[in-house]
Amino acid sequence: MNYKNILVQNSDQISYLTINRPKNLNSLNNETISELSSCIKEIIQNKEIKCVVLTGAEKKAFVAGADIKEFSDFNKMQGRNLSRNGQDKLFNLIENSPIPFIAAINGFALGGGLELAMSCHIRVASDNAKMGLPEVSLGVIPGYGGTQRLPQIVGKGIALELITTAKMISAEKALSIGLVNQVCDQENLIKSCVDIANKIKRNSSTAITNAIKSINACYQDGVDGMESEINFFSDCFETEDFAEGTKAFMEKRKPNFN
Ligand code: CO8
Repeated sequence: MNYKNILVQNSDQISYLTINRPKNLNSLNNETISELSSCIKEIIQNKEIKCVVLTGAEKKAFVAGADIKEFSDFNKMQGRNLSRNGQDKLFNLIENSPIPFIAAINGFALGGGLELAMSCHIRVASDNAKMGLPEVSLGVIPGYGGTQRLPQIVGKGIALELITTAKMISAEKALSIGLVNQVCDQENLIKSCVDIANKIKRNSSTAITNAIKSINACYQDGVDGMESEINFFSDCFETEDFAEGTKAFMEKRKPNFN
């Protein structure tokens, strides 16, 4: 399928998804959110794909936020729809994806851009990246999950500081607070993500899916995380991957997962 605002390329079991609006610093307008959503639904259905690397086009920005020009005259109801639509269609879709997403943060990741990176399972930043949730400087608050995911990732105190000050932080600072998993120079950004993806690819896809579901259960209201773990753990025992993984161990060979 052809998209106007995104590029997708599948290679060697990895899907490379690039937000391609560099003139607008890859900001997320409605159309881009819809395209990402359709494309991700297709990727998730594709059993060949084991990992997704999500990035922004060119060197300046991952995503500089939601497209401010698109919502500047919205009323309360439109704001509500914007937030709910984005969360349902894209941000929650990524977080609950059965295959891991790695955000390759290649520049500014602000507002909705950082929220997008935080909905991914792993974040790698280039050393020029700048991150922040500057929404309160525009008179709004994060609406794509930022007030929930930032405290989950870095803790309440640091999240409150970042959100109330609206400040931008460097990649090194983001690493020191656990907001990103790794920092590397820009030339090596995609390679660093591929190195992680290649490690993921060797493992059981069904076990990885269950691990994601079980970890996410930790953050869902009214869900008993330990009970969820018991369920997802025991489900693994009925999979071909479990049979193969344990058999391979006994036979002292590498497992051959589907
Ligand atoms: N939306 C729309 N256009 C943008 C955005 C954006 N978020 N960011 C940059 N652009 C555009 C600029 O308007 C400019 O376009 P033009 O050339 O037509 O004027 C072009 O990209 C290049 O940007 P700059 O000239 O500003 O580049 P600089 O190098 O001078 O500055 C910055 C780079 C610092 C990143 C600057 O562009 C900036 O501050 N951008 C806005 C950052 C921001 O505030 N992001 C948060 C947006 S709010 C948000 O994401 C809320 C999400 C949740 C609520 C929505 C759903 C409920």
